[in-house]
Amino acid sequence: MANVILSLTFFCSQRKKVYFCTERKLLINSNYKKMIWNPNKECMSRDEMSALQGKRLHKIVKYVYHNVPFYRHKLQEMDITPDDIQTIEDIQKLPFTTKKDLRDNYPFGLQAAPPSEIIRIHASSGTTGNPTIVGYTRKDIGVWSECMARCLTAYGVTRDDIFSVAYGYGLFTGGLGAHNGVEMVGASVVPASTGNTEKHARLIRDLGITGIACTPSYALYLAETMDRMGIKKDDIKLRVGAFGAEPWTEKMREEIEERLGLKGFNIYGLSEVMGPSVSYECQAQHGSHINEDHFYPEIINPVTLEPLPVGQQGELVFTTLTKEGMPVLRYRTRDLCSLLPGQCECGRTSVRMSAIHGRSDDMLIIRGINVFPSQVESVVLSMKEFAPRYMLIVDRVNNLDTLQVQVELRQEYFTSTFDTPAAIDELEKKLAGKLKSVLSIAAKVKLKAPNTIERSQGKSAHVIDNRNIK
Ligand code: DLL
Repeated sequence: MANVILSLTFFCSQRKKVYFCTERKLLINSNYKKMIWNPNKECMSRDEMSALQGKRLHKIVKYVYHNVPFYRHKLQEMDITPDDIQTIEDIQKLPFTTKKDLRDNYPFGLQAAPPSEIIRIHASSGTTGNPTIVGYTRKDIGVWSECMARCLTAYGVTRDDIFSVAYGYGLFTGGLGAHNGVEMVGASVVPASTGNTEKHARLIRDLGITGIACTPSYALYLAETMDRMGIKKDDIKLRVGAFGAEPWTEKMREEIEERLGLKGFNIYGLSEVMGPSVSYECQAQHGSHINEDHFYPEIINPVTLEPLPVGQQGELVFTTLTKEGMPVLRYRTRDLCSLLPGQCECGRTSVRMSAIHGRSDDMLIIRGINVFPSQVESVVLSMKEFAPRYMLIVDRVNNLDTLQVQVELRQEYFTSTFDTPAAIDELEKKLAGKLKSVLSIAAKVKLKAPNTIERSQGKSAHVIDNRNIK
């Protein structure tokens, strides 16, 4: 064994200096080692990790059983008690949780902690009018900040960085979630949020901002704005980008890196589970490491709901192992991806997930905002002038997502409306206003004559997505 270690050390030292961690029997590249926030957790042996996950799973099941009637009833129906859950493998006995469950229990039905313990509330879009409400205790915010610090450290962010957070601040988890992590690392945070891109571009140049967190499409829009303003890559000091909240491709990564002169890393998360920092890329950039001491991942077949083996693509499911505010058991994310086999060269032992390849539902992400066609339908149906025939046309113009909603007028309103341009304009504005308040993004409305939106033969199709981001 000693020989193997020696020769491995010798072999690796030909290329890069290697750090050998005897307790955990791990080879950690010394350059990467500095980029691990919490080696005790991120580099735990697989056996230790499974034992920890099993212990935490038992605790969380007991906690929701006693504090969330929804889970207690579900477990009782299945004849399961918390004592039946002792190891992480027992997770397969537990029921799934869906977005519909969250919606049906709006607003606080799935909250496990008493209201006095909740210190922050975020919300994300639901499939109809009601958003999903997620409350966090002080401990949850601490865990979230630590998970975020793990991501940023893996990207190479240190206290010497000036880091701009250009995810939306507000109900969306992106802004404040990333913000807390930057503060925990000790870098200087610039809470730029979204919008006012020219001012942001000037700040990036004038303050010497070195890191940025935003959606990948916003990064491209920022690059375009800088071009227009005459700010060149050499005028700025950006070197690290944390991009996520929407699917993106390797081609987008190349373009962002080339135009902004930085290295771009993936960050994944969802409000129901925590927010950004559920998983993150390291310097090896071969999949995103899951913070699995807090969020236990499974991949299932979205049709049969059977668990799938590592390496196979299916729907990602998460169980929160430590969350107090709103824990979720086996939450179906609807994101399609796979878990990657083997250990990463960075020294972390945590399991990695592939990029998201698609969704098992019809949710769209437009300018980082989750949009369900059913939300548009509920607005269209709430107005007597419209037939239940509509189409969402999503595009990307100058690196900004655009949404057009086409909708058919009912025959009885058609002639009177289409006779006067002012009436068309007024009705389009009325619908656009209602859509904006439900979707939280602006949509351009186009009224159509009856029977002009194409009918599909099978399941009705309501979306044309021209962005080509798969
Ligand atoms: O988007 C949280 C987040 C903020 C993640 C900032 C990363 C950065 P939600 O609004 O609840 O939360 O949307 C969650 O967005 O189920 C995925 O479909 C998608 N998504 C998030 N990150 C990525 C990513 C935030 N890196 C939904 N790649 C998820 C692809 C992503 N899709």
